[in-house]
Amino acid sequence: MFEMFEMFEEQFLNPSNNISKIVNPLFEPKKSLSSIVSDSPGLYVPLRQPIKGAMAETNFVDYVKIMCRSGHGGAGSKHFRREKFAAKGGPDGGDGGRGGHIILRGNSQMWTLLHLKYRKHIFAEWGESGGASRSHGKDGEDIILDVPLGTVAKDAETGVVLFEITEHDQTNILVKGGRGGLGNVNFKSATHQTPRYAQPGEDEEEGWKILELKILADVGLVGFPNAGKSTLLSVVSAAKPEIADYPFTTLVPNLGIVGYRDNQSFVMADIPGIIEGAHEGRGLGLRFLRHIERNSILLFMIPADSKNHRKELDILLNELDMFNPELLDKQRFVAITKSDMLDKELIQEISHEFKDIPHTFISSVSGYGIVTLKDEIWKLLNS
Ligand SMILES: Nc1nc2c(ncn2[C@@H]2O[C@H](COP(=O)(O)OP(=O)(O)OP(=O)(O)O)[C@@H](O)[C@H]2O)c(=O)[nH]1
Ligand SMILES: [Mg+2]
Repeated sequence: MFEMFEMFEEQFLNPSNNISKIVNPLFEPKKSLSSIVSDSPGLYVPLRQPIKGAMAETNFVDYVKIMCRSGHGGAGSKHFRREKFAAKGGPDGGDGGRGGHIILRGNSQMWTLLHLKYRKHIFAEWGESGGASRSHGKDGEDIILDVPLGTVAKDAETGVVLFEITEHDQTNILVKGGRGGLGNVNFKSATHQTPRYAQPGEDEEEGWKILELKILADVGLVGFPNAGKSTLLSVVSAAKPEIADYPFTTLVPNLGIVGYRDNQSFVMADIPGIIEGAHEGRGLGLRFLRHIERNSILLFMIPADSKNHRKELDILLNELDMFNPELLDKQRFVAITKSDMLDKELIQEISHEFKDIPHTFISSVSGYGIVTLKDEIWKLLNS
């Protein structure tokens, strides 16, 4: 199966012109891309990303919209006690049970909302009605949804943020179950000894909710594709992101825990590369930028072999601004990556371009400047 996809990619995807054809690869495996183009112009659609990536992307889900309905409260009972020697035993109807809540619970072992992607409708159980002899109806069972830390719950209609899950085992009610109604025993009084009524159960809550994941990390890596973001993460942490010499190798965010002196650590997030015009949807667009909204530091990665280092930084800042201007208020630091390609003279030249912004030179390959970079990040995190 995998080989088939590889063959498909080889045959039909050409990274240089980024086009693909809507054909079944099984039936035309030997044709070259250029012959297909000349055979049937007009049958082509631009392919946004390689097939491998499209498949990988489905495993990382950071946005789901779900219809939630809590349980209706159980009705109170209007029962009167009737026994052989207690013909007029008085009211003894018990209360109804509470309807089930739908609850979100933080789970530090999870990092995607994939498990909720195909669960579009979530309905909790109703509370049971109260019964005779003051018996309390059973509460509806709550539904507990485990979610990764950094999950933001919103009301889909109003867009209002309801709450955020930031800690392991933290629980918040997404939709509240209806209260159970009071049984008639509660309405008995000296002047009113035979209350023939009881409260109905409270209505359930229903609505579309949005769950959005914003990864929690201390440092976010921001850069063009191929800047060396994933390579840095792989060098400073135990994370094993895919690294390759082509753009958009990383299609979903990667997280790594960076060990620092004295058993301390901080979390680094490597997000897919950004290109000029990303705010108009170019490349992978800006949707992954939501994952750096929570970071306290943004580490801009500018590769040594960039044609114009300073301009590259300005483009990145502009794209961030288009997504959320508040991102520009974050602490920033620049790392000139792949510095093993530079000599002293070039280092001085580039350093001059960045004289107004804190920066350092690193090479993930030779290890040059990595300790200094960690020191600088640590200082910023604790400033
Ligand atoms: N010479 C040199 N090459 C490097 C260094 N760091 C990364 N590279 C190379 O640069 C290429 C891109 O590296 P990645 O880490 O995949 O880049 P990225 O920024 O994660 O790229 P995307 O995931 O596509 O956004 C790879 O071929 C790396 O081997 C470095 O310090 N020196
Ligand atoms: Mg990468």
